Amino acid sequence: MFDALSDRFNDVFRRLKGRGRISEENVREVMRDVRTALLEADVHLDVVKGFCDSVTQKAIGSEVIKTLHPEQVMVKIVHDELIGLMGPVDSRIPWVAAPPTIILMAGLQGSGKTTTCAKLARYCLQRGKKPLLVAADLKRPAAIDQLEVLGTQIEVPVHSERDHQNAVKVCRNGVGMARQQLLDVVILDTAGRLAIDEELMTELANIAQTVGPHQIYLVLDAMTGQDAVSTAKHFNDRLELDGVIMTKFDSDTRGGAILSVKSIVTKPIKFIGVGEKIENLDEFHPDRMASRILGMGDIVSLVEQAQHQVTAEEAAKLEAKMKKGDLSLDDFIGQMEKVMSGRSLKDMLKMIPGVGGLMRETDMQIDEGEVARMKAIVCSMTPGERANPKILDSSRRRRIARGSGTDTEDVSGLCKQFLQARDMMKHMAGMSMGDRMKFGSQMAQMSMAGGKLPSFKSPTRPKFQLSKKDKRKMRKKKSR
Ligand SMILES: Nc1nc2c(ncn2[C@@H]2O[C@H](COP(=O)(O)OP(=O)(O)O)[C@@H](O)[C@H]2O)c(=O)[nH]1
Ligand SMILES: [Mg+2]
Repeated sequence: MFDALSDRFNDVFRRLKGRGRISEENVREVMRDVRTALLEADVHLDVVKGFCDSVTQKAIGSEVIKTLHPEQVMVKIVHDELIGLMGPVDSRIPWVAAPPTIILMAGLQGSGKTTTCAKLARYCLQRGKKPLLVAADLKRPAAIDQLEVLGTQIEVPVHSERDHQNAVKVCRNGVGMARQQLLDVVILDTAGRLAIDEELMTELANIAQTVGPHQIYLVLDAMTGQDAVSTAKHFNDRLELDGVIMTKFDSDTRGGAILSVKSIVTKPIKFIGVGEKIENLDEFHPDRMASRILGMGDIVSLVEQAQHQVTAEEAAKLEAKMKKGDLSLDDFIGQMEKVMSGRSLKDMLKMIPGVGGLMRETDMQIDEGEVARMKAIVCSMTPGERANPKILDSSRRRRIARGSGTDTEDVSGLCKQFLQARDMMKHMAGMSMGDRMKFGSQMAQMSMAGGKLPSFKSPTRPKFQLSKKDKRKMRKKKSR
């Protein structure tokens, strides 16, 4: 998402770079390109117009034409304006004082409602709340099964009634059950349609009237672009929406919907769905999104995501292992899988500042099968080998390669990479968080540039290695 838009913005800013002072005419010229870029990204026409007028005004009225670094000021103005377009938003769910907090989920069929209900239930669980899922989509029998499967997966109870077609009744009973069992949150998964229709709207309005939800979220499929925006408008006319959840953000769509929806329906985007897996739900932060759109990376989300997947206890254990340098291959692969949790390697790398642009410039190809291959290799190893890959001789390597369907070079490559990473982590374990992030980002950029993991060198205290010749000289000097 946003690849094309980021590229265009980068082009535009690059043209301003190193120009010294620029004129009002230059600003207008650049803004024509920004306008085209936004339209191409499928942003709503009215939104584009408002956005460009505002940026132009600020750019001309303010420092851009006076400063010696016009591109920097321009980036700042566009960045702030993008934040304004998508925000402000309080991504937290306002829990009510007397539980349960009732959340009604609405949206067209296939927008990702049922999946998002389960993701949201997991989100509640992680925040110490006891949720209940209610299967109020009675149009398709499979919808109840789907929610029940998801509920089992995350160990959240699901209320369903299979003997009738009255969605209002199911919701009412669900809320009653949550009250009785002292649960904190009720999430109502309602039926969708392929398109907006009267019957659907009436059903939703009836549910809303009967159970009085505290929050009504509209689930929108980001892939439907401008249609998502008009869908939002229709729903917003009939229901008191409190927020929007945009799904399939991991897809290759142009991203215009997320830039349009807030200004058109004036309701905040609360969450974004970033994959099919249950953990793929992110709180929506306009500032981080703006940085991502401008290709400035999103390291904060990346770190947060990593933190959420790893418990404090696990982290402490790992930290101790890292410090001692006895991390095993099992730990290595386990962490990698956890942190990635269903996201592609490419998406993860793009969140590191500067890497997105670099990947596009150098046309980096990321081998998505790499992690799976690494896992297969590790699975073919004995516990002893996993703990200490240094013991792998050529016959062991051949056995592992055969077992995992790879080449002996793959096995050697993985071990080499792992040992390097282990050294690197040992070093990083002694750093502050800020230094670690800086170091991690540097490493990632270097490895991108070279297409491989850089060999480890201390970034703070470089070790000098004396050549043999120098050593000889030193010895001579001493003996004299
Ligand atoms: N890639 C991706 N797929 C999603 C996301 N959210 C939902 N889906 C998929 O979209 C399809 C429809 O989802 P579902 O929850 O059944 O939609 P519903 O008809 O609105 O309840 C399913 O295949 C989901 O796995 C997301 O954030 N990313
Ligand atoms: Mg559904």
